[in-house]
Amino acid sequence: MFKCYIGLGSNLGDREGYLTQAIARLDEHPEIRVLRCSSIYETEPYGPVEQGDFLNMVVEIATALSPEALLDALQSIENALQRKRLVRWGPRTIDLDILLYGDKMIETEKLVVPHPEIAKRLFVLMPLNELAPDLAIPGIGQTVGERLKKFRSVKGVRLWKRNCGAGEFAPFEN
Ligand code: GSY
Repeated sequence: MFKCYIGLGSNLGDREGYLTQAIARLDEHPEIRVLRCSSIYETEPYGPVEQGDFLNMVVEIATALSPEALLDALQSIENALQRKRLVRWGPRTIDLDILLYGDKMIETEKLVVPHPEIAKRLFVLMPLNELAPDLAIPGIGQTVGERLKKFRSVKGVRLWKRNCGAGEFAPFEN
């Protein structure tokens, strides 16, 4: 079994609904167990395309799937949730990324792990820090918490619903 971290994002339609459905489908997979979920953050879009704000979160899973098989499973869930790849960097109902797969470093044509954006994007680091602040990011030489402290501000990323445990999320009043 490997412990892995999956980044989830949605900025089209019922954003929270897509996150919730994706988590349910992950947990329904016979070889994936969802162990813990971060809170949900509302985040300004990163990249060149003008689009609506995202909801982002991270889940911790345990899986016996190989990295490639896990990627296939994530892509099947994206497809089942009407993910279309119309515009690069564009809006999407759901995005599922393997952020970390145990302590492995993987580089194939289809997959790079740790996810290349992990150390650069607050919309990944903030939810990941809730679950694993002391986890060393392979190849980076820093823990998630240390990496997060390098950011001067957390502009563009706000807590949207706090995870209250047992699958309950409470709206967060800013
Ligand atoms: O990288 C995943 C998709 N994506 C996101 C995202 O999930 N959150 C934010 N804030 N911006 C993004 N731009 C892209 S592309």
